[in-house]
Amino acid sequence: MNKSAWEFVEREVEATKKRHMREFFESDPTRADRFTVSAAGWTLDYSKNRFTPALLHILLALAEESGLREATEAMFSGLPYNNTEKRAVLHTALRNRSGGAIRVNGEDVMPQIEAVLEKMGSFTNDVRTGIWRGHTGKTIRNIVNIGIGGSDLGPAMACEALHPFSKKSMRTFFVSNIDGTHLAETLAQIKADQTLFIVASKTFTTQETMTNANSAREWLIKELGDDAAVAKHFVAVSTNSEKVAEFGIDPANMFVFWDWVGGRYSLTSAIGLPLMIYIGHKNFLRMLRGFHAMDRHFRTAPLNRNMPVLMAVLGVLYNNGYGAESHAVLPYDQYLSRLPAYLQQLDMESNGKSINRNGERVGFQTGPIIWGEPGTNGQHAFYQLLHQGTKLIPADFIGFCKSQNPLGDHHDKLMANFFAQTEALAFGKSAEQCRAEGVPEELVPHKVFEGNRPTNTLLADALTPDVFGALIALYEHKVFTQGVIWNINSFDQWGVELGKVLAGRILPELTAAEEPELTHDSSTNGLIRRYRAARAK
Ligand code: G6Q
Repeated sequence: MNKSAWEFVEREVEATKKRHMREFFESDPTRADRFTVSAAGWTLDYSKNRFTPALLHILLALAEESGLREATEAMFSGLPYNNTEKRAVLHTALRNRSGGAIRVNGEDVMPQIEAVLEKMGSFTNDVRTGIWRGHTGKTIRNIVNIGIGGSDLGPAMACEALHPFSKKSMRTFFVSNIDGTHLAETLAQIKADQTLFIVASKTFTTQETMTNANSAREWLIKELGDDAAVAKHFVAVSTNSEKVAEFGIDPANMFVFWDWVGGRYSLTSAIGLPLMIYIGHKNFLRMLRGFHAMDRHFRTAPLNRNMPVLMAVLGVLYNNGYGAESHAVLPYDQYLSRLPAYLQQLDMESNGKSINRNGERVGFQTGPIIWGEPGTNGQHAFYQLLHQGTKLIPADFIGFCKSQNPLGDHHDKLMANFFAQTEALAFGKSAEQCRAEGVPEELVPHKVFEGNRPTNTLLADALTPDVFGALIALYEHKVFTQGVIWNINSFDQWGVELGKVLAGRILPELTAAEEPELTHDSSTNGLIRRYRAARAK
């Protein structure tokens, strides 16, 4: 983080800390108008945050001085921005609908991207219209995606979000956990002759995915009584054609992507295949257009009208200026119930780092803890802490003017709660108001809401594929901007490696017939012995 620019921010934060949002609104009747921006179908009202115009100005200068513009251009134009893995970071090319070339090492990647999209489109049409059939001639009704992390969370979240646009006779399932329960419970719900398995793995070596894929293949062969059935019931999405062929999937039924697509940024690559089959080619392209609209906005809008940048600098303000440890994402739409889990990976795997791009330890807080649940459910659970707890938790409220399921007055009630919560969090309720309402004196302290709790409100007309795409791109670029400000590489994930290596060492110790010589610490040794003893019974 640019030290001298941050010092300016800190000074201004100290002055702002003592002030209440009530004052900001009272002293400036135009505050909401001034601090609302629109882009790609979304409106962001960020006026209910703890900043003065001067503080915002300095925060944007911090973003500017961190080299955000240069970093953005480096990413969009295919330079090896992921410096620890020496790779380009080009998820924005996957949804580049501009018709322009994008080069990696001199080669235009757009023709390959278009070719894969076309192949996905024609496969999608074949499956949906019944041209592609199972081994016994039945049409495909169940799509089972086998993948984990970036090869699971995006399409799983998106299939739920865009369910109203899906083919009603089609069902999607997502198996990620190596816990056999996940696969077993899925297989119990489907018929093999109507099922297509999509094995989604960038590397095609991930333990969980390969274990699930092998067990699913065994099940299918057993159910259909023929090894040859695999050809009609398994396709792959990967960057590793050798491993795909080794598994027994015809490379003709493999959908490729490239090393410049990070796992958690891969929804718009072939990793989106289950989604495309579920919602259709056209709706998938609509979603890409939404992503692209937000990409363009992020790349070209001035910083003070730039939605991802504004959300990013406010996040930095709370994280580094106000000492907030977490950030809540609260979608008021049941279809977005998996969005917080998706954003958890996007944000925490990208910015949960303590070492900067130059290999030095950072001297400040980086990525926050992301969490959340759909409203209104959370209101009856954890919102108590948001309103009256001792912690400052900035929150994003995400809502829509129109419901996909207009049912009586449900939607107006939902949205009344949506608007009420940000109002209550910002303005609270004073002791005087409580007394005026006749609250007994001993209860007054309990009934006071201090307010001054920051929120962003994100509002769109309806949850359509394009609006959905723009929302995901918004968060991607918010995370990117914060990574640039903190000078960390948001595109590697070394922190997931150690556990994998240790699990590889422990597995044979759990299964060895002879008591193995254990050389871990006493805790790990003891736990392994306990497990072995119970397993043997
Ligand atoms: C995402 C991460 C990680 C990855 C999974 C699955 O950014 O890299 O979540 O997506 O580990 O990896 P494979 O796709 O290679 O199976």
